[in-house]
Amino acid sequence: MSFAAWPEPSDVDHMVRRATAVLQGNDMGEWTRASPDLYPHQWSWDTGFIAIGLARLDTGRAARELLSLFEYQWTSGKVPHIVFNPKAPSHSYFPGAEHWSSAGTFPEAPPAPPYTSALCQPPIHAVAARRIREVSLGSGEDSDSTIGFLRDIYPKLLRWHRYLLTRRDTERSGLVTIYHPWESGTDNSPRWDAALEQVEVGEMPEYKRLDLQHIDDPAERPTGPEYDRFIWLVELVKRARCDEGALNDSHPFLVKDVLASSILVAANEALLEIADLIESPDTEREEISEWIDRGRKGLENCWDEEFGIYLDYDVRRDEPLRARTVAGFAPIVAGGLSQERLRRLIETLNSVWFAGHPRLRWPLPPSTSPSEKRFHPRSYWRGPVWPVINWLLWWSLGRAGESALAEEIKTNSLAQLAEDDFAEYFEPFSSESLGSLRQSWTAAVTLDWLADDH
Ligand code: 2M8
Repeated sequence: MSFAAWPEPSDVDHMVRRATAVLQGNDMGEWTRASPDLYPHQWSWDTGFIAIGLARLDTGRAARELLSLFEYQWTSGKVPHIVFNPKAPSHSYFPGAEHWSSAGTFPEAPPAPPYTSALCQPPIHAVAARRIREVSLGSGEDSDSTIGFLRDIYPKLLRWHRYLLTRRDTERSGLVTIYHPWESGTDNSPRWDAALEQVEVGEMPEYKRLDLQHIDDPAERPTGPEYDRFIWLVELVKRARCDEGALNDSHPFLVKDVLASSILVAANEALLEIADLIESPDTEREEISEWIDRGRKGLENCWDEEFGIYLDYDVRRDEPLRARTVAGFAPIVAGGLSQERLRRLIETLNSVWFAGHPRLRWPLPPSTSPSEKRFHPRSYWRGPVWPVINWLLWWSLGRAGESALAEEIKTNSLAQLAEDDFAEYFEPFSSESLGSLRQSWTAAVTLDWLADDH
């Protein structure tokens, strides 16, 4: 890896202003749209990253961002992957509130409106909650000022994590089961190809995609057959009324996700710190500590010696999902890796398979290795570079003591973003902006990076 030139201070101020304007433009008062047009609702893991960025502007507003999402937590503890904005036009996003109609279909959904989806996404929220506390202390705010927020959010986070560690891990493997690629946040990644190929699409009502109307080039979004399977899996979740017992028995897409599982370990560490701060009962702290150990052990079973990364696991076919994608580095986020594992992961990260590929515009890891046969440089999670993933790598490499490499990722990411309108993702060879512009989480991680340096 190498360093991009660091921008001048005036460039930094300009970038802070532009990133702030993106978040303000998408601000709905107590929550933030993921993007202005393509994603006009509140997304779960986007909310976590958005809160991390907002903390740099206003810790109180950042706290409200997280709390607003948790208002729609299900009675099971699940945090839904989308909370639908009742004011967004119904033709703006599919599948929208009418399609899910969660309050009528699912016994554990909260009262509606707003409606929610029945899926979930990686649990970054506790990491964001702790970050709000850290930023607040770092900027000299009164030490008590975030305690009330932490007391409010702690029991909700605990129920959320407990949901993931029970209903989504009945085997107590430490790994989170997902029912849909949307739950991974990396929707059309080749991570899921082999598992999806086993899913036979049955009879379902006709549907009309709306995502393509917001995009110049359909190649940037999932293909028609991919989308058919996505919608079919939604149909099956609805038919099972999202009963995890039934889904764990018969759902055709049942996968242990290393990215969600790694984020859950990091989130449990954050939760444990919050539990200490607010002096929660010892039994809860012991429970969380046990979750952290279980998660790290489970992840270790996913190591692949040949690829030098960690792999997801297809529960239905009882075998690993062999694809070289950026999710394979996720256990760095979980932390607690042996020096040997960390060294191997960094070697793979810097190799021609990922950030060392000679054609890259910036030495940043593409979402899928350019040497994978299923790589596509413009298609969503099949190749483009995602700033939000680079934030996760930067943050966790720093925590693992790899500060020089972390700094390179940050500097190169900022150089990539400097001339851009905070795109959702980037073509890895030309660095062309792709997907949605003015994407909230891209602006949010930019703000966090910029504040970290100053
Ligand atoms: C993308 O996912 C949504 C479905 O949830 C979509 O394609 O319609 C993903 O990038 C996901 O990770 C992200 O949370 C969401 C909103 O930014 O968009």
